[in-house]
Amino acid sequence: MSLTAKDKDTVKTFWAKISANSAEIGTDALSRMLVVYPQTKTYFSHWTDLSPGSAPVKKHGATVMAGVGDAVAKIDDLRAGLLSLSELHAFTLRVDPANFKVLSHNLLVVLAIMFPNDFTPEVHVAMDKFLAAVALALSEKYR
Ligand code: HNI
Repeated sequence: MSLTAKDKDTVKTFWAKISANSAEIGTDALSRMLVVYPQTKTYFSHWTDLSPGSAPVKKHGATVMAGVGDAVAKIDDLRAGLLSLSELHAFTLRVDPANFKVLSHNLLVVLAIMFPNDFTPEVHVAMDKFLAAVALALSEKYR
């Protein structure tokens, strides 16, 4: 299920179209994840407000999407490129890697809503494969 050259090209082209909105995408995806999958709230219990669009959700939405943008730039070697982020999530944050899939799902939902014309089935499958590859790279350090 590795990314083909065509998938990578599709991801990069789509990212170029959407990256100006990445903070909003991240905020909406994170907001949605915390509402629809409330078990994910446990990781953010130190925040003052976990409601949709709150200040910490906005801030972290932008942070996560900066990470996704970084992954787009490192798409040819995600394992090496995301190693320190993987160490952070595995050893320091101790995020259950099952949650990477949950966030990816929410990101895809938001992308479909915000970019109904650009989010073709071809873009959908390329982004799904890319986010799965990011999740795998982030899980690299767990064992
Ligand atoms: Ni994640 C911090 C990127 C998935 C919980 N996360 C970060 C940071 C980046 C990041 C970047 C900031 C790092 C730093 O401070 O150096 N996270 C990503 C990416 C994904 C992801 C690219 C997947 C696409 N993180 C998740 C998931 C969870 C998660 C699925 C839990 C449900 N991340 C966290 C937590 C922090 C975090 C918790 C620390 C936030 C804080 O404010 O303390």
